[in-house]
Amino acid sequence: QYDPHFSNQHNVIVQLFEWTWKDIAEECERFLQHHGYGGVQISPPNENLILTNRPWYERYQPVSYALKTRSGNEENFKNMTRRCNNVGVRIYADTVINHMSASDGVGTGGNSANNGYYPSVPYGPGDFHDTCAINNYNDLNNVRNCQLVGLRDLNHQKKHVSDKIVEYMNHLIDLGVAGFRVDAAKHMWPADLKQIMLRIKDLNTEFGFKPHSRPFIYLEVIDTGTEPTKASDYKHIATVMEFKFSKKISNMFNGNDKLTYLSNWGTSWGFLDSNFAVVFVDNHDLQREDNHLHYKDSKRYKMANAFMLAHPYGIAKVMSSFHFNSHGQGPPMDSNENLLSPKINPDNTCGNGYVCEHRWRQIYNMVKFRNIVGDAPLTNWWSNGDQQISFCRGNKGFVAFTQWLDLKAKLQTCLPPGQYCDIISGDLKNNKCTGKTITVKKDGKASISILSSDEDGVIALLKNVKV
Ligand code: AAO
Repeated sequence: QYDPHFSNQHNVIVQLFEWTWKDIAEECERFLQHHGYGGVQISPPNENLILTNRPWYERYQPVSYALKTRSGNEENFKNMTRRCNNVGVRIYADTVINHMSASDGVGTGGNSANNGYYPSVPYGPGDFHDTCAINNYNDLNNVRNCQLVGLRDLNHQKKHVSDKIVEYMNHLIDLGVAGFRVDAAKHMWPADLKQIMLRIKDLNTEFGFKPHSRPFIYLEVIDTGTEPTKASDYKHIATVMEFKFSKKISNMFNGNDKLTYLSNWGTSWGFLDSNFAVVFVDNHDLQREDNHLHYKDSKRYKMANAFMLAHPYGIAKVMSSFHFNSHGQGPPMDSNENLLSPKINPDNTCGNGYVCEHRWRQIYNMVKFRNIVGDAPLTNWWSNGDQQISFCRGNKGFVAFTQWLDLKAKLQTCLPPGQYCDIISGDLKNNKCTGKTITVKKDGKASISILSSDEDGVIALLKNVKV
């Protein structure tokens, strides 16, 4: 449950937040496969409660496990997994199994939630914990046995509940997913969760997975070091989303810390061991929190992502958002409340309300960087003792960063001599570099210049991207 099953020369998960299955299938074929993305985290595929004005968060209020949402139905879902797997891109489903909806009403599949009854699962009042509210994160019983923001809290000790969840997840495996994000895993007892995860079947070999492949699982356990819930209490079950990483990297590239301190980035910062950690700069929750770095502060955001992707730590995930002005604002939709498709502009960026960070050159070229350097070690760490750093990944890649001030220095690149095209400021087109060209001398050194007025505060060179 620790292997994301990326195919060869593919890496990094992209969260295509609130996209339809049809649009994801197209994105796998027209973009993701060509840029080396390893997989897609999709929005929850099961039926959710319809809320007024259709905020994005209605998808975290399950009504049944029928695959009927605004993203599409079961047929669309299967079409997506087949098309994406065919081009080497995996699908990971966001699974909401801790709770059901908070209130009563009708779901996106026409099923009802009524006073603790969910007839189409079926669940009844006896399948839930008490109606107490989670109001004390220092009390594990409160965190795991009460309701998160009023959401009816499933009791996973009940065999019927765990049977239904296993059935739902197995159904998604039959349909070709490679794994799951488990929403609100922090609010489930590790022992209960483990029992459920152990019972889930192996991946479906019809979709190209090797026999006996276990689903990749990453648990949403928010542990930033201030509460009794520990991410490490869950790592024997599956990988865990490392929120300390997100907090620290956001703080760092927001300019509140010195880049030089990144020299021992990883477990020394209190993070989980690398192979247990799914890491990300932001996600759909964090980007809505005050002061957390996200697409709107694009220069800093791109630097944070570039650092994450250049550094060997963790299994990396990038966010792909829609534009928003208020917390609850729903995804781009038409007057009938159907989801809109992203429009693809000639320069590869998105329109129609989608941000598509994964289509920003500085981000997709760093996905390529991560693929090419593979497991080459981090070497030749350099810093000016303050806000400027550089390092190599074996003799395959080199990056340099500066925050606040101009960087002008002769740095060791570890690359063979030649003329390299910086993959942050441009691309190699017809043997010409559309961005900065950097000459590596015989001794592996290069004159690096990043001005504070430059569009980006990073330079990245790859061994095979030469003029
Ligand atoms: C909506 C309305 C509610 C209403 C409810 C029911 O907004 O007002 O009561 O419906 O009608 C999403 C939305 C919710 C939405 C919900 C259902 O975010 O606003 O509620 O759908 O529609 C906790 C959980 C974590 C959860 C997070 C949001 O531990 O699992 O809250 N994330 C997931 C999803 C999320 C989704 C759900 C779960 C529910 O990703 O999108 O909710 O399915 C501390 C705790 C964390 C806690 C946060 C927030 O974190 O440690 O465990 O997360 O607070 O309460 C610093 C600290 C850090 C702290 C953080 C707080 O960084 O270091 O520890 O600040 O920001």
